[in-house]
Amino acid sequence: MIISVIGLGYIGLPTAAILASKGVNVIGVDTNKNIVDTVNQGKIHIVEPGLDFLVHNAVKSGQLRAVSNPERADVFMIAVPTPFKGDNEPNLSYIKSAAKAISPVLEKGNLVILESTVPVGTTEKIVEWIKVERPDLSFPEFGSNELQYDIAIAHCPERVLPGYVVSELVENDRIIGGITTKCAKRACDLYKIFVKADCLITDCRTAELSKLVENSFRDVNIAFANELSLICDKLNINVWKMIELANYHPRVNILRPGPGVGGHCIAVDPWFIVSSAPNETKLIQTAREVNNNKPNFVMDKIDHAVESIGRKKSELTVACLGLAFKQDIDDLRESPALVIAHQVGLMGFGACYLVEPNNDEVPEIFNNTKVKLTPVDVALEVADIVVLLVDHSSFKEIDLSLLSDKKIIDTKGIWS
Ligand code: SAJ
Repeated sequence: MIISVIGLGYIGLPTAAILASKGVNVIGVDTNKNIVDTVNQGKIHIVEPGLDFLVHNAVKSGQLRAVSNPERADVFMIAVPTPFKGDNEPNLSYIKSAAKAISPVLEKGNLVILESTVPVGTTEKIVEWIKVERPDLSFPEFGSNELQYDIAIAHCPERVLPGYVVSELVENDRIIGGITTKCAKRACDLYKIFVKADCLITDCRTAELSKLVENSFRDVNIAFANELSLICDKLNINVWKMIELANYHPRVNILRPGPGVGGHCIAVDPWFIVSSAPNETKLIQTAREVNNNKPNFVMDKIDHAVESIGRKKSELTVACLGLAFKQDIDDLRESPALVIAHQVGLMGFGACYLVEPNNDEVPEIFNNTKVKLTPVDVALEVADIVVLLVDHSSFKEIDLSLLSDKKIIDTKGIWS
């Protein structure tokens, strides 16, 4: 059997490597020539623990090779990005391109699986896009009991946590939604090659929505926590302690407030539900607003800190600790910490120090500022105001006596 994985990014590459490690012949396809070359050298282009070893072995053993254009295979797994456009509308152009790219090499009996997170109805759209290119092939129809068709199609959303992808791909339960039940069963047999947990069969629309709902559930819960942080600030209560106590209730599990919600999943996926049902998603939209507004609250806190010191900003030094979208990673996508640090860099402080232990260079967004990227001890020595934006492990180990003479804005509650 040959499996072709379209898109060698955060999900596609680990999936390709794990399948190869199980003895499957895998062809990875990516439009980015640098990625193709890197993978063919047995190397990786992303930071993900354990992945370099897997890819190195898969390429060395000949089980995995990367190419720029799709070739014939038995199964095609599409794992390309689904970003959103400026108006919060999903951008399906990568998925459409992938569907069109595999169309010429599709053969009777092939299985096509969509792994990318998508709005409801996208799996069915793939059928329509491929049909235009290949009128000679027959396809299943949603809700039909017809068992005879040439190409089986299913949606199996990935649900892995960055930093734990290699183990979660194998250990997590999977939802497998077919255009028909027969399609889902075929996809299920495929996932059993490497998934140790349960493969739960459903239809593709339910699978599409359940993935979006998982991330929206978290977004709404974090928005609740962020709202609690505003309430507690007003009432002079320690929100971290209060949530910790409330969570002692056996059926309460409130997540943690922070400077906002980042990443390419939780800050994005709720909009895919909103775009399908704009009038029915009041809570989901409000949660997005609450989380998107949290950086403004942090900026107000910084203004108050300046006022309370009573000196001009140009005479003060500020340190922003953390730029990534969450702890112990280097990923800056949709990061609220990055947005806040950038605004701080433009505020006119005498000096602005950035500390990001997982990045070596000042990100491009700061080109119009005079910020400096420094180790944490350098920043703490000179800072009048310290803004903790990410709960990186190394920040938790800071000797609190070093902070005693400074104004502290701890958005993650690690020093509270
Ligand atoms: N965050 C908080 N408070 C919390 C938890 C998280 O403010 O209590 C913030 C983080 O700091 C970060 C953002 O939320 O800015 C997202 O972080 P995350 O760790 O919750 O999630 P992601 O984006 O790294 O991964 C999520 C996961 N989804 C769920 O847990 C439901 C992962 O399983 C998905 O595979 C991934 O999205 C995805 O690709 O959809």
